[in-house]
Amino acid sequence: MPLIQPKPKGSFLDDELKLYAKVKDRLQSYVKDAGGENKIHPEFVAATINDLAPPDTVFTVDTGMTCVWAARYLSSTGARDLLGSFNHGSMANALPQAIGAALCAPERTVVALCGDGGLSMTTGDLATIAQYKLPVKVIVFNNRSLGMVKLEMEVAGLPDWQTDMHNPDFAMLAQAYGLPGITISQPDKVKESISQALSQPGPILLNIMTDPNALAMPPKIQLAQVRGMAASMTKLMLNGEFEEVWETIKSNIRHAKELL
Ligand SMILES: Cc1ncc(C[n+]2csc(CCOP(=O)(O)OP(=O)(O)O)c2C)c(N)n1
Ligand SMILES: [Mg+2]
Repeated sequence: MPLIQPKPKGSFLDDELKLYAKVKDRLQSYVKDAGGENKIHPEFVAATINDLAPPDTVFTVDTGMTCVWAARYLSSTGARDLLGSFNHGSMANALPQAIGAALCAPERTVVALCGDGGLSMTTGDLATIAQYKLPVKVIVFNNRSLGMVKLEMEVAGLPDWQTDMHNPDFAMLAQAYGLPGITISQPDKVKESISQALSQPGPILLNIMTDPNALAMPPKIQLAQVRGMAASMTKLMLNGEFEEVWETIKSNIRHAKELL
């Protein structure tokens, strides 16, 4: 530090702050559209959790799209913590990390943001949560798919392959393990359910039915990614999968302004 010369000019910082304000503003436009039945927009869910969770919440995020939604919509307060498998990128980390966090910090709210793929790999941990009465709030972004891998295939120009998930009813599964479990299919129930889950003591699982075709726009869109997506959709159409292509277009038309 003593070797660093102070730089009084703030132009670089000012430019970056202006850019960040623009990015934040653009991200908010995805929150306003909450989605539809069984196609709840994940951005809206993450932003709602951010608004309602206490300022010292410990969040854990699964590897997959929940990691993206957390990065974009959870604000840091200085007193919150965010745990993920960021360097390793191994799936199914959110639930075990939440168990650890709940044991280490029993006075803090612990919210696990799980993917349906991630949760499927660690359902046994629900028994641990029930057995030790850990007040973990488990939020499942249930898009019925391995969403991040599906997206990676699409931008690489491949029709998505073997990424659909045939899930059990996670709310009933939680109940079978002895935790309250609720399925949320309608966007207008999201706020109320998250608020109740956070205010009641003890663990709970919210199975939120999110949009399987939600894409995440990268901060800088490369032409190769756009070409890849077009190739993927064309291949799907040649395979007769018109409905999937149409659903993808309908779900993502809101991103169009970023391409123009
Ligand atoms: C153990 C392991 N297997 C596979 C992968 C590759 N992978 C990364 S994200 C992902 C999909 C995650 O699906 P889900 O938990 O449902 O989250 P989503 O992306 O749909 O939100 C997969 C298969 C990985 N990172 N780790
Ligand atoms: Mg998923």
